[in-house]
This record gives sequence, structure tokens and C-alpha cells, in this order.
Amino acid sequence: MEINITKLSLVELRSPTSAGVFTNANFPRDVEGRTFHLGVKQGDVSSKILSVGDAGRAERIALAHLENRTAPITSSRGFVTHSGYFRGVFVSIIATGMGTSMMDFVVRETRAVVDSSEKMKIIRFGTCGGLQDSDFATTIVVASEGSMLVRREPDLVGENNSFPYSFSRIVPPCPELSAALLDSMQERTRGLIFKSNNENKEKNGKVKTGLDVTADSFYSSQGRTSDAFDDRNEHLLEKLKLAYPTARSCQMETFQLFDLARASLHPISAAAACIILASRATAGAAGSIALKEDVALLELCGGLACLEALTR
Ligand code: R1P
Ligand code: URA
Repeated sequence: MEINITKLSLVELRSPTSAGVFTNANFPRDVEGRTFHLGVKQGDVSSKILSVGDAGRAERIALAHLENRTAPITSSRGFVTHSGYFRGVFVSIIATGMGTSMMDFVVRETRAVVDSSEKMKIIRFGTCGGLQDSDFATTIVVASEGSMLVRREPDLVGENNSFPYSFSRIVPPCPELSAALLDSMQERTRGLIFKSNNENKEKNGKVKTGLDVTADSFYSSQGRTSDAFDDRNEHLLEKLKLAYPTARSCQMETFQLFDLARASLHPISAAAACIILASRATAGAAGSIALKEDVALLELCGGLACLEALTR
């Protein structure tokens, strides 16, 4: 087979992970200072960041709410950084992907390219499962009480009668940023009309506060059962609610953001909100699922609320 070297090197050039171009094994950057995974350098990213999991959501919020946008920076690791101006303030919206390790890259690599004298603000705006019987899909949960981590512990899986999951302690958000987010979210979602939850339409689009649960899997550590894997998670949600009665949202990144904001030696304020896509409750809202069009509306109005909170 003949290999087209010209095409190959073009692909390599576009890829921030091409071997040999990076310096410093401890914190790799290319010769122009771009980070290894996000592919961003100083000046590309604002100190005010909105992090969302879904690339389409990031693009829709950027198109709807940012002016004078620079060209999005797409990395071959799945991150997309949109930057532009929101009411005259330079902000970035980053499509983060899924899971705590993706959030780890976002926080560490953006902190590395924002001047260390600048205080950063990062808000995560995602989707989640709802854990409370009173919350229907389309509810927005602001993680005012913080976030805790549920991890699957592989060493325990082989043991008899084991419950192979660990529950971390709670890490709080920045109280001021979280309060600003709650305020804007209430303001921007007031009076919206939704179509989900036919019998319970009046329960739609409520903004609530609570404790977030960040899980290291969409499946096992969020209590989704499987007959294909030995997950031993049938009682996970029940145990979680016993240990953390105010647990309200279940998703996959917020804990990492809060934990790194706490650990950062250069200040980072963090807050988070999520749209409930489906209720995981066993009574009340059990089975309620958000319609796509309602989620699209909430993404845009909620995205606006996040940008307002970031730039207050
Ligand atoms: C799982 O479907 C994904 O959705 C949630 C979870 O945290 C996970 O990333 O958030 P996003 O909609 O922001 O991706
Ligand atoms: N994202 C999650 O991680 N869990 C859900 O149940 C919905 C969205």
C-alpha cells in the first residue's frame, strides 16, 4: 500500500499530540506554548470560562451569545475552545467532553495559559440525572451545596457480598459565584414554556439548589444496572440517598472542577448547574424524561445565565 506522506504530515501538523513537537515532559507544550491536550496558548483563553460537556451545546451558546468570536480552537483530543465577547467582556466557552479526567485537562491547561495574577472563574453547565422524587426532568440544579464523588472500586468487586463503590466527602463551590449563578439562572428561566412531562407541566423548568453527585461512570456508579457486567450496584442509589439525603443531581465532572478550584495555588472560583434530563427517582418524578426541544431552550437560556454570572 502506498502511503501519501503529504496528507499524513498535514494530519500530524493539525494534531497537537504529534510526537516530537512538544517540550517539557512534566507539562508538555509545543514550541509556541500550546498545551498538549486543549491546544491553547496564552491569549487564547479568558480567565472567565464556561465549561460544557457537549460540543454542540458549546457551539450553540457561543453562536447565540458571543460577539467578535475568534476561530474556535479544536484539539484532536476532543476539546473545542470558543472565545469572544459577552457584553464587552472576553470569555471562553469550552466543550469539555465527559468525565473527571477531561475536566482535569480543562482546569489545569487553562490555568496554565491564563496569567497567574488573574483570578479565574469557571462555571460548568451540564446535563444530569435527577435524584429527588420532587424533581422532574427539565429542572435545573445549581450545585450550591457542593459536589461529592462516587467511584467504582475495582479491588472490591471480587469479594463476596461486596459493595464496590466509595463515596467521597463534599467539596463546596465558590459561594459568591454559586449565588450569582442561582440568581441569573432563576431570572433567565422564568416564564419559559415547556412541553415535557405532560401530566406535570407545572413542575417543569424549576431552578433548585442541592448537592451534586459526580460519578466515574454513566452506568455502574450512577446505579444503572446491567446483566452484562458484575457491577453490584442494585442498592447504590438507596445507599447514596441515605448517606447524602440532599443529593439532587448526578453527572460526571463537577466534583473535579470544585476539587481543583480548591487545590489551585492561583485562585479559581467555581460553580456549576445542570439540567435534569431524566429522573432517576423511584417515586414521584420517576421516569420523567425531558424533550429535546426543552433541553435546547434551557441550554440557551441557562448558558446566558452562566455568562452573566461569570461576568458580573
Ligand atoms: C453523560 O451523558 C454526560 O452528560 C453529562 C455528564 O456529566 C456526562 O458528561 O454532562 P454534559 O451534558 O455536560 O456532558
Ligand atoms: N448525565 C449523566 O451523567 N447522568 C444522567 O443520568 C444524565 C446525564
